[in-house]
Amino acid sequence: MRIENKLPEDFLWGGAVAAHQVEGAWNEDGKGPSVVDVLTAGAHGVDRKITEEVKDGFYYPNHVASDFYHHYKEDIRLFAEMGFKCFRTSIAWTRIFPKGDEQEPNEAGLQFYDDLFDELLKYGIQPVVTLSHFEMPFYLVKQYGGWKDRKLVDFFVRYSVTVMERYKDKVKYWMTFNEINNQKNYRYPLFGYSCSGVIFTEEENPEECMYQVVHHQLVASALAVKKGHEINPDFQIGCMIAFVPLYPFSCRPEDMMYSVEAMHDRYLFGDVQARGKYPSYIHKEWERKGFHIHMEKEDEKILREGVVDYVGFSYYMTNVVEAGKEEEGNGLDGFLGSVGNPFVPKSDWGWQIDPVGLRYALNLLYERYQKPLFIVENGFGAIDKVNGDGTIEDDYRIAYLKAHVEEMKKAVLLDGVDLIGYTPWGCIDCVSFTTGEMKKRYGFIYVDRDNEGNGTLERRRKKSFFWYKKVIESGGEIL
Ligand code: P53
Repeated sequence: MRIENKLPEDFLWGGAVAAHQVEGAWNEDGKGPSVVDVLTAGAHGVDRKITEEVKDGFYYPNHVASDFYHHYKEDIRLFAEMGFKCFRTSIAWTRIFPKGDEQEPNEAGLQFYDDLFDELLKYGIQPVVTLSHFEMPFYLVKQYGGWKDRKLVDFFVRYSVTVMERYKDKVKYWMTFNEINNQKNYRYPLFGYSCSGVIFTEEENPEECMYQVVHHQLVASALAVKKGHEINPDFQIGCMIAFVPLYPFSCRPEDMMYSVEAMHDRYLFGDVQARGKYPSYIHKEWERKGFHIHMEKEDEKILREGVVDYVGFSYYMTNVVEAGKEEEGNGLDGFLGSVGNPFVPKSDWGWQIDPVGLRYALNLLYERYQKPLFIVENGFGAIDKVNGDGTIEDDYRIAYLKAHVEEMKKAVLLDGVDLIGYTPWGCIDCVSFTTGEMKKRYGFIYVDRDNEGNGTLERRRKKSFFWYKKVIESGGEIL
């Protein structure tokens, strides 16, 4: 018997970005400022600053980013050349509702995404759309305190319904909140700020506040799923979680048990979105800590009715936890409370490279949720060098992706995991989220722009571009 070595015909090979990390044009055609528009550039080990407004004397890398807003036709032509079946991006909420609380949307913003999706569909590329990818309106932070205010639920639902109605015949795959679980690490200001517009460390009880904020978001997510299905019953609407599996440091029973407890941090919000209710362990934790999360009477029903159709997740690395070392790690290179893994190498930014961990992740999530999965981010942030003849030989990136695709294939072909697709992160170079750098590149396509904003914005195919084209062409057989 021949053993199948290809992924199914309808497997969605593609690439992923987020509006704020590629588009630029931060204040064009009526767009309002988002939370990232007041984020400065940092570096590995240097935090991005959150300035109170757009101030003179600071450099804001997302204002221009890769200028996808003006280059999207050229970029989509390159995606089509690679054979993309899908392309994941987000809608910038602030192009549609510049302040966030308006009654009427901004037509110029809606038109931009109409044009973008039409351009994709022209080549048979399916748009996969995140509704909120770290780019909520800055006005909602100033005026309402971000997601602390339950009114944000209504604003988000109004925005979601507006775009789901508008694009109901163009977009089938949606996701609500990108990496909703990042903010579980309430100690690191960037996470709460980018997910919800709240800096938890400035709150009286940071952890309790985080749960309240996320509760509002979970209700909003469930309502968007429910209303989306009413708009078009064919919609597939997913959650999106940052999935960093935590291995026990040793086979010491205490390490094993601590890894199970620590994994709750990874699972919690996905559990609510995929199963429609809060899991048992969180009720016990709230009781122990004396937390009171305010919920409306109808919330239970909303969460139950707004269960997602699939589980989208990002996978970059695994981490290791050891009982008794709960305060190690910084939470940016991974989990707060994580120790190094002597068996795996690290990227220049300290992210541990572990392809086998992807097969492990796929098995964990499939066994837990029994829902289709979608790897909506994976990739290798690295510094690329342009040779004298203009070529870019990113063999390190090819090696990373090849090893991950191999493990992904095992999960599908050997373990029987139901996987919708694979969209490597930053398929065209973009601004790094955690550091704001341009030099932390992920793309198959190089963008001529540096950390200080110099460069022609010219696009170039890297060696990995030609590699990925073959992978797609062969259904993953040739790696
Ligand atoms: P950059 C942590 C762990 C895994 C994924 O990150 C993460 C994070 C940080 O939140 O974020 C995702 O650009 C995120 C993207 C981001 C990408 O990882 O810092 O969804 O917006 O660009 C890569 O290298």
